[in-house]
Amino acid sequence: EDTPGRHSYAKYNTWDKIVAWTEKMVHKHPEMVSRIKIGTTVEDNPLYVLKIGKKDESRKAIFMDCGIHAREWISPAFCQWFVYQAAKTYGKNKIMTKLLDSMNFYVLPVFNIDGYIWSWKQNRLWRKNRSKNQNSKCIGTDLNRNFNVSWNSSSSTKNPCEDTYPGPVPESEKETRAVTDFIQSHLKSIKGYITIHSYSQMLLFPYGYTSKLPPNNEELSKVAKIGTDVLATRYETRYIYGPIASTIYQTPGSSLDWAYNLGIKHTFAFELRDEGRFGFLLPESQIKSTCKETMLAIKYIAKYILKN
Ligand code: ING
Ligand code: ZN
Repeated sequence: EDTPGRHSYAKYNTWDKIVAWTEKMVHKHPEMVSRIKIGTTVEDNPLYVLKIGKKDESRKAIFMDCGIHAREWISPAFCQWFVYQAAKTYGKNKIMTKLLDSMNFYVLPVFNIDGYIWSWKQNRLWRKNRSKNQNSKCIGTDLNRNFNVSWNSSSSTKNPCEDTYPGPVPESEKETRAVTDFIQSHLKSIKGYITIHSYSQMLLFPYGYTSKLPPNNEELSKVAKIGTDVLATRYETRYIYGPIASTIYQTPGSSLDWAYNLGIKHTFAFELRDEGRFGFLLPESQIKSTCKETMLAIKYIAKYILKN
């Protein structure tokens, strides 16, 4: 069934390999990593969150998701790298030790599992999930338009055949509800929300649904500036940063704005490499370097959240 070869951080891994990898992480680091099933997808695949950190549930936490869009394969690759590096360097790397001594990370390595599997087997450039739509032959909802924030705005398409179809109603999708339920039930501890996309090399923050600026725009902008500077120190990869609406385009219904409006004041979206040469088809030869530079920015943001 599965493609040959072992799981590798320098390769894109199938969903089957990622599931086996989650088990391995828990097995290797039982005191540091645990696996929580937060729901199932339309096609009944298990939505796993890996919790990294000590048992204490009351500590500050950051929720990070990867792979909300199926074709952005570098994104799940980064979440795998993050978990691996966090568990491996605890007790060795000063910053990581300090972070994990004081806070927890909840990492959802693949948000849109059904779409990810489809992108491996049938259509490499698939974006949406795989739910059926009434009165249409077209499949799928864009999970990053399905959140309950400015959902009914005119800028969203009502055509299920489009790549950014937001679904029939907000939170119509099982994947969306699993994530919103989990975040809401851990809201006391979750102080940061990070969502990983590709491509464009951008570090983005709210809002997407309006060109108004968020109350702590200056703070978010400062953290994003330093974050992109830190990222560039490794390979000189240049990122731009700014609010979604003015930096890319206006987007209702995104997870980022939803998390922000829920009260999580530090929310960021990454658009990883590249700038368009390979786009979604980023070669495997760039996985490790992309992960290493991104890790620097994430650690900086986490450190900031811990202090503030
Ligand atoms: N870009 C994102 C999209 O959903 C985004 C940009 C991120 C918008 C976060 C809103 C919030 O359109 C890609 N490449 O998916
Ligand atoms: Zn995306």
